[in-house]
Amino acid sequence: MPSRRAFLASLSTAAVAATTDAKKAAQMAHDWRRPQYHFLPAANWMNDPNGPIYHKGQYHLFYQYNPNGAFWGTMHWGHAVSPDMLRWKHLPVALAPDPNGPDRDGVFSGSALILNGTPTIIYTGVKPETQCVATSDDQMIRWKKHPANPIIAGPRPDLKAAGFRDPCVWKEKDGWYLALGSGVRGTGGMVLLYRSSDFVHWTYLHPLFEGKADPQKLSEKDPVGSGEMWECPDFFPLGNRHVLLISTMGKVYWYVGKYADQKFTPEANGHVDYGAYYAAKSFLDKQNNRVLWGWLPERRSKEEQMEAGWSGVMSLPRVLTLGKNNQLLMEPVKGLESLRGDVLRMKPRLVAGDVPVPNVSGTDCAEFLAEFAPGTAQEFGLVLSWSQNPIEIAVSPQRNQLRINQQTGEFRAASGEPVRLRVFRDGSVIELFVNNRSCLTAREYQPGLEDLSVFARGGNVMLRSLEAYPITPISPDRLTTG
Ligand code: DQQ
Repeated sequence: MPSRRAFLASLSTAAVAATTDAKKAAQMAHDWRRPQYHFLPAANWMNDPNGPIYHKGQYHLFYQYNPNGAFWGTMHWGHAVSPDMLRWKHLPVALAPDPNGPDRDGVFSGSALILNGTPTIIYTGVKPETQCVATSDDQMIRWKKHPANPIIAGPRPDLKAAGFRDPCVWKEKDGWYLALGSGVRGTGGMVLLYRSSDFVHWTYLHPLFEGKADPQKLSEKDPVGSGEMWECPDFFPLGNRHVLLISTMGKVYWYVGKYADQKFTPEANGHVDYGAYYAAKSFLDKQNNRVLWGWLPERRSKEEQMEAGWSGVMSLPRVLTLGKNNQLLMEPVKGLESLRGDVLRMKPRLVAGDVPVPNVSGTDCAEFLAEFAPGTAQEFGLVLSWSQNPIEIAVSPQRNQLRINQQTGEFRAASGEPVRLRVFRDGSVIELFVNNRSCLTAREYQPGLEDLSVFARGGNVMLRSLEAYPITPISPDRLTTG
């Protein structure tokens, strides 16, 4: 029995903890760096999207989550639901490491599916990296780990795999297929292919696809940093082709090509996003659209993240389609428009130098759309400004480039092709879509907005249209509750 004094002391410690938590939550609810229409957990660390799935009228989104703070570690699967992929409700953690299980050092990324009517998750348990299964009730609240875990205990030893994680599954006529992120030191990334008829016993087939790492980077200590290890493979049919996404060297790469005899042969490739965007994962929505989520990591110090009490944001959901020459096209889901407030428009005009857009100021939460017909300008776009550190969002057709300040990416316009910038500003997130085929996400830590202007340098450009919308937050407290 604790003494009366010890009991009272424990009560006051609990009261202090509760007050600290309430203070932290209030601080986060007023933290303008926290987005208001992108998803993020109530607090703490988030990274990869995991197992997105539509089931019985609801969108479930899981994600890599550390309940112990705003830093990477003790990976769990966080969980939220939404009727429309825009408005979210937090649910209890779905999966936690089991101190006596094969996932004692972490529940890493994976996929969710409905297996013979039962919600099922396949994920990587650590350490060593093995593949594990869990099943749940229809609400996906109570998850039970499979007694046969790990269902795949490790890679075939002769493969000398640099890693073995992030399962992606699909069904074919002759059974279940599973792709795993892997790679070989000194060679390059690799996606391993497995088959099973019962989802528990898996047979290794061969690499679905292999890459060649950049020889100049091979000295890196971390095989992911050098491209010798591929994470989070995502493989799915799209139009009359197949798409493979892999995450490595801090970026997500897409390959579009043909899938035959259980081998993938790419015909085109590119970047999903040139900025702060990683570990993308797709699923089919209610209308069978292929929708992609990605993790938007922070670009501030670890200390600042810990101090803020949160780290990591989910991208907007992007609908994928195939464009000309097997290019991957990405467009934010329809429905986002329902969050728009009153539009402010600027008339078409020729722009040379800087032209301010009147009456756009003060908002942390906005969408801007601008369409240009390229003229003689070497570079043109939008400037978001504050008293200092303006943010330039620019396209240079001559240099085949898009840019947010110093961060650049590739954008190739066909001759005379109009350029459409779609910019989502949400607290510290700027998500940019150019003609729905080149994306660049930036994290910029500046409050409010003082001015918006359109600019053209080294010549002129025709601004065909400009629309600016305030966006309505999806929660009154920046998703710190509910
Ligand atoms: N994040 C997870 C891994 C994955 C990596 C761990 C990618 O499963 O390979 O948090 O960001």
